[in-house]
Amino acid sequence: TNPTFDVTRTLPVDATDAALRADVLHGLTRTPKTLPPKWFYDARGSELFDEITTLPEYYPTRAEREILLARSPAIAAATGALTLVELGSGSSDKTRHLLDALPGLAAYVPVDVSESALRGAARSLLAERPGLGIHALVADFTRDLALPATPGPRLVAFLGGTIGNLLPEERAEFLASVRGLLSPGDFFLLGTDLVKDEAELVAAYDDAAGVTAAFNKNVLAVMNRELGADFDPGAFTHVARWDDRAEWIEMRLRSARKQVVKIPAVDLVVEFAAGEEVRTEVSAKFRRGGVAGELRSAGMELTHWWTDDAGRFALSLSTV
Ligand code: AVJ
Repeated sequence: TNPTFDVTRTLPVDATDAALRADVLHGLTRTPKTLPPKWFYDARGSELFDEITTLPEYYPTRAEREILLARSPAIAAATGALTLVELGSGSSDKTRHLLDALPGLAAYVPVDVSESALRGAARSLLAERPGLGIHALVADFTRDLALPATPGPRLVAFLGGTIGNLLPEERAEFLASVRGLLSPGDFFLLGTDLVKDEAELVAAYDDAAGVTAAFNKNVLAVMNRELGADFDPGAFTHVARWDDRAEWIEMRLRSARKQVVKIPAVDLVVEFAAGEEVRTEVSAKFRRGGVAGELRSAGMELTHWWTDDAGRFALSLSTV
């Protein structure tokens, strides 16, 4: 018989639709205007993000890969994991080093909002590891997380620095829900981008080739397609700013002129002043003490901290 995988959906199929409407309605009727970064990632946006990860200025993906390559054996030894849960697994590409270091792994539980990404990843993984039990979960990991009954110890991984896209209160809530998944002997592996020189940070979010600008503006195309809006992407410019106090990068879309945009699906007419900016993403950068403190507040204890040689990015391992 062919090796196979199962897919469980806890995310309602129309949840995405309803959430987009709610976020647009809420974010574009307040001052300053905001949109959550998750709406970048339709098929085109995911393609653009993949392209970003290959840009010379965008170091986080390469830095994290360097750490995973060097430290996966140490992670495997420290955890003895029999189940690997990956939150926001996407294509599961960066997980390969970890999976390779865990030959005794019984189950892999990739969690993502994209069912197609999960199926593609599971299919190619099974070809390499026919004995691995793959239980894919279509879920919004910031909300409903119920894991299948698989053997412990469990290693829950959240890679890529995506935790930086959550606002501080959202982060605390998310970490508390991760804590809720862990039993004694389980582990949490977290990827965090680190505070560094401002010029290097801004360049990573405002690349010379303009890929990040196109990625940022893609949210306008998403609203045009999904909500029948009439945004003119040419009437907005890409902005990347370092906020020294919050220690995060903010991406914004700046209205080049005074304009009015219709968003029929939510029955909204939005006015933009010339130069008005919509915040589309925060990408927080961390320090070791801050990460340890946030984990501790959520009931976890940091036991290992690994960075790339240049000290740009960190992987931390914590226990309960
Ligand atoms: C997907 C969260 C890792 O914040 O660096 C890349 C998204 N935004 N360029 C990040 C992103 C602009 C990215 N993460």
